[in-house]
Amino acid sequence: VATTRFQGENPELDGLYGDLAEADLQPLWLQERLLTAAPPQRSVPFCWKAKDVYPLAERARRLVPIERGGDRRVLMFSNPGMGGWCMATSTMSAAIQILGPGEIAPAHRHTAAAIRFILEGSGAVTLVDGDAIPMIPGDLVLTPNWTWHEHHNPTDERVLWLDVLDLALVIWLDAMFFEPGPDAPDPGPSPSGSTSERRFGRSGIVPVSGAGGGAYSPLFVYRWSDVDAVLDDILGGIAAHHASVRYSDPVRGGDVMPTLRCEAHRLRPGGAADFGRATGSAMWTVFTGEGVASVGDSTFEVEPGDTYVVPSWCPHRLETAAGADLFTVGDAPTFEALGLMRRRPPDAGERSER
Ligand code: 1HN
Repeated sequence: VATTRFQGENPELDGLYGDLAEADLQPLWLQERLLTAAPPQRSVPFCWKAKDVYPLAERARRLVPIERGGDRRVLMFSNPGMGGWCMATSTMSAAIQILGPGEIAPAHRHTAAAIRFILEGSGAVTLVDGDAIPMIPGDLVLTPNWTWHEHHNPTDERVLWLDVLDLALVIWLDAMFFEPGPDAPDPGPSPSGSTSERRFGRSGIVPVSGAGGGAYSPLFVYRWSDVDAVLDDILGGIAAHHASVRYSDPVRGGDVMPTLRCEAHRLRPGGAADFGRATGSAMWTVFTGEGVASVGDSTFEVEPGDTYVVPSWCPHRLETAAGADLFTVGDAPTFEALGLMRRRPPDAGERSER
């Protein structure tokens, strides 16, 4: 019997506990850590440094070829709190993927939704449902739930990016489906770029008929040059030292996908931002600059390419001497949709806002 067995002082009660276990029943009154005052954290605050991860990715590139069966050269961030499971948070996987010159990561699709944030190398292409998206550092690329995707690197330099998926959530929900693509490789990226970007990537203008209005954004790529311009403008007009933008679905206006929220944040030199705490977890990646992140009881000195976890209900604060741009992706839309989002602003004491 796999159920927990309880032992007390009273033989009659012990008899009951024994018979309950035989019947695959558990007494609620003996369960611990079930109805906790606040969420016990599974994932813990943790930071993966580019200076450690990139050289390991490079070694993997030299030693491990991409072939069918091992479609992706991906180093999964394994949060020390997740008991050896290769997940970064209790809902998300995060990883560094590397593709060498001329390499192709073949097509597949799965019910887990993914984002990529490009960190190094310009000119690789991701095809999302056949739409060819050239990628440059700082760009955000979406591969929503069940869309076909493959990666081509036609350049003569390596490319490297951050992958974040709602994978742990989808697996917990017993909703994982995966399908490999056709064996014949796609002819490759079209020279005309992304249709999705041409149709949906101009601010304030969307086609009246056609795609869009579904569960995820019909725009599959968000350019850093646009993000940069908006952040610049916001900071140019105010005295504050922190500006942030959210990536949104150009048709529905909400988050880019039902399970993931993406934002970019800019801190001026000498600036700081205090995010308080919220339910749900997030990954934070430094794009440029440097800073010091406090997450719960941990402190991380972060540089470009470094990625850290903010677990559910952990206080989070950032400060920088030289200034910094960061990208973040989290599971907030899931929490909001399920009525589980709870926030506590900084310095709010024990009171939380629902
Ligand atoms: C995946 O399919 C990709 O398609 C990247 O590029 C990272 C991590 C876990 C599971 C599937 C990709 C992944 C992944």
